[in-house]
Amino acid sequence: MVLTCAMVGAEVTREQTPYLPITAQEIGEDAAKCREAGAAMVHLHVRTADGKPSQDAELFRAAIREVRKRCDVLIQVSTGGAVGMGVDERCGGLTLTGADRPDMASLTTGTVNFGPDVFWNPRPLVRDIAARIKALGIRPEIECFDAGMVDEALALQKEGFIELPGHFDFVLGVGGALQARPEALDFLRAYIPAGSTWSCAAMGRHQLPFVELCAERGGNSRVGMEDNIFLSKGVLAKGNHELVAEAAKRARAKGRTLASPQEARELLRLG
Ligand code: KMH
Ligand code: ZN
Repeated sequence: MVLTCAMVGAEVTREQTPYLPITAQEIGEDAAKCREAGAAMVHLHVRTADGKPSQDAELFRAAIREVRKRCDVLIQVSTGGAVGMGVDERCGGLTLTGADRPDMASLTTGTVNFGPDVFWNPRPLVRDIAARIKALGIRPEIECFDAGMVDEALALQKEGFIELPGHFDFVLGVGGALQARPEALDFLRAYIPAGSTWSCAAMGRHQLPFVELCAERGGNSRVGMEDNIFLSKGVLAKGNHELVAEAAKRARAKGRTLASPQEARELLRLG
C-alpha cells in the first residue's frame, strides 16, 4: 500500500495549526519523519516566507532539495496550486529538471466547486498542464474531485495527453464536490480503466477512517495537513508524520504492508 502525505496544501494556515510546515527546511524535516513513519510519497505545495500559497519554481527547488538531502521519499508536485492562480504559476514545479525534477505531478481533470470558490480547470487548461507533465517525462496523478473527471482522463488518453492505465487519486469531501462516502469510493474504483492504480484523499474527519476503507479495498491512501489537521477530535497533529504514523498503524492493522518509495515507483509505474 502506497501512503502519500499531502504536507502543506494551499488553504491551511498557521492560525489553524502552528504545526504546518512552511519553509523548505520545515518541509524537509517533516518529510523525513513522514518517510520514517511509512510514507512513500509526498504531495507538495510551497509557501512564501509569510505563509502565502505559491507555486514558485525556486521555492519548489529549495523544498525538494531539503527533502532529498534527508530521505528518498517520492515527490509529487502540485499543479493545482491555490484557486485563482494562472497556469504558468501553477506549473512552477514542472520547470525543474535534472536532480530537482519531481517524480510525479498532480493533474486535476475538471472544474469543481471548492468550498465558496471554484477550482477552475477548463479543458484547454487541463491539456496545457498535461502536456507540460508529459514533456517533463513524468507521470501524472489524476486527481478526481468528481466522477466526470475519470471520463475526462479517458478523453485525455484518446487525445494523447496521458497514458492509461494510470494512477488516480479520488479527492472526496471538498465542499460542493463529491463527498467522502464509501459508495462514492466504490463507484470510482470500479469506474477507472482496468490495470490502473488508485488512492483516496478524504477531507477532514474522514481522512483516517478512509485509510482503513482503502486498506480493506486493496487501494492506496493519502493523508496529511493539506486535507486534515486533526489526529483525533480536537487534537491537532503535531506534524504530518503523526498523521502518517496513525495511517500506517491502521493500514497494518488491516493486514497491509507499506510500500517503500522504490516499491511505490514500481507499483505506480513511474519508471
Ligand atoms: N488547492 C486546491 C485548489 C492539486 O494540488 O493538484 C487544488 C489542489 C490540487 O490542491
Ligand atoms: Zn494539493
